[in-house]
Amino acid sequence: MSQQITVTEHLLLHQKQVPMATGRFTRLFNELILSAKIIHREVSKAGLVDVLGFTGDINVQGEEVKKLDEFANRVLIHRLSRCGALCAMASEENADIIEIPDGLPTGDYFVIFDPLDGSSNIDANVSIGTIFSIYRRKSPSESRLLASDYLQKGADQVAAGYILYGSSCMMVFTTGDGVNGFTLDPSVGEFLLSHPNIRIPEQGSIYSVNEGYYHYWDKPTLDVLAHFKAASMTRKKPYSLRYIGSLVSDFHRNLVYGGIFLYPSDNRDPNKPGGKLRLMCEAAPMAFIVEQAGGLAIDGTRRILDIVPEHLHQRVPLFVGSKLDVEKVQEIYAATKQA
Ligand code: FDP
Repeated sequence: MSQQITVTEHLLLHQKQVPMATGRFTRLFNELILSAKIIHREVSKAGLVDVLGFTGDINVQGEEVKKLDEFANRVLIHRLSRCGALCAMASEENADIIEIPDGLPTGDYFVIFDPLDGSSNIDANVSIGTIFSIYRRKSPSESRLLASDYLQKGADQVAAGYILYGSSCMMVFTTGDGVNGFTLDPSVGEFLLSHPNIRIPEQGSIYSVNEGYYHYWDKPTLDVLAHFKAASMTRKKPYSLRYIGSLVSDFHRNLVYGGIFLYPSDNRDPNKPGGKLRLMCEAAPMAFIVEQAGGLAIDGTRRILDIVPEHLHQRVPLFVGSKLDVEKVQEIYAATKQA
C-alpha cells in the first residue's frame, strides 16, 4: 500500500540506487520534516494563541515581519543547524548566509528556504507554505565556502519542495526523479505517501495572477493575459482565474488541476524591475518541481532553471505551470520582441 510509505522510507529506497549516499541527506530531510510538523502545529493554533499579527520588525525584503514568519524561521534555522549535513543555509528572512555554529557537525549541502510564504494571508486563515531548495557545495568540504557554492543555477538543485499548511498538511518534493506528495496523518504524526508520481496536465484551464497590477504591465504581458482570457477556435471558453496570493497554494492547485501561475515584472516600483518573487527561494524550487512533473517555468523568455543568481535575494518574473500554457507565454513574448 503506497499510502503507508513515509518520506524517510521513500528516501532510503531511493538512496539505495545512489552509491555515494551517506545518509546525511536523509538526516537533512528528517529535520525538515520535524520543522514542518512544529510549524504546522503553531499555524493550526493561530487565532487561539497570540501568534497572529506583526513582530514590529522589517525583513530584508522591506516587508513587515509576521510573528509566525519569525517563528518558522527560528525553527528551521535551529533544527537544520543540527542535522550535520549543511555547510551553510539561507533564508528569505535573513540578508546574509547563515553559518553553522561552531561545534556543530557540518556537511556539503546548502539549503535555502522561505519559512512561511504567503504570510500576508496568515491572519485570514488562508493556506500558506514553506519552500525549500537544496544544493551541494562545489568546492571541497574543508575549504572556505565560496559564493559559487550557493549561487548555483536551479538546474543544479539536489532537491526542492514545499510544505503546504492547508486543509491538510502536505509535503511535496522532488529529488530529480519525479515528484511525490506526502500528507501528514495526524493520528500517527507522519507524512505518508498520498500523491505518488505527480504529473501536471499538459494544458490547464486556470490562470493565476494578480490582475490588480494590470495598468503596470507592458504590452507583451497584456497580450499574454488577453490570450488566457479569450475563447478561441481550439478552446471554446476562456481560462478560469484563480488567485489566492499565496504562491504555494496557487502553485499546488495548478500542479494538481493544470494551469499557469504568472507573476510578471511590472513598473510599480523602479527598485524592483524583476517582479516580486525571489529566484532562489521561490522560483527555482517551484521550477524544479514543475519540470519534474512534466511542466515548465520561465521568466518570459529564459528557462528559470538556467538562470545563475547574482545574489541570494534576486527577484525574477515567473511563469510556471502546464507545459503548453507556459510555451504559449514564451511564444507571445518572443513574437513581441521580434516585432
Ligand atoms: P506574501 O507576500 O504574502 O508572502 O512572495 C510572497 C508572496 O506572498 C507569494 O506567496 C504570493 O504569490 C505573492 O507574494 C503575492 O503577491 P501580491 O500580493 O503582489 O499578489
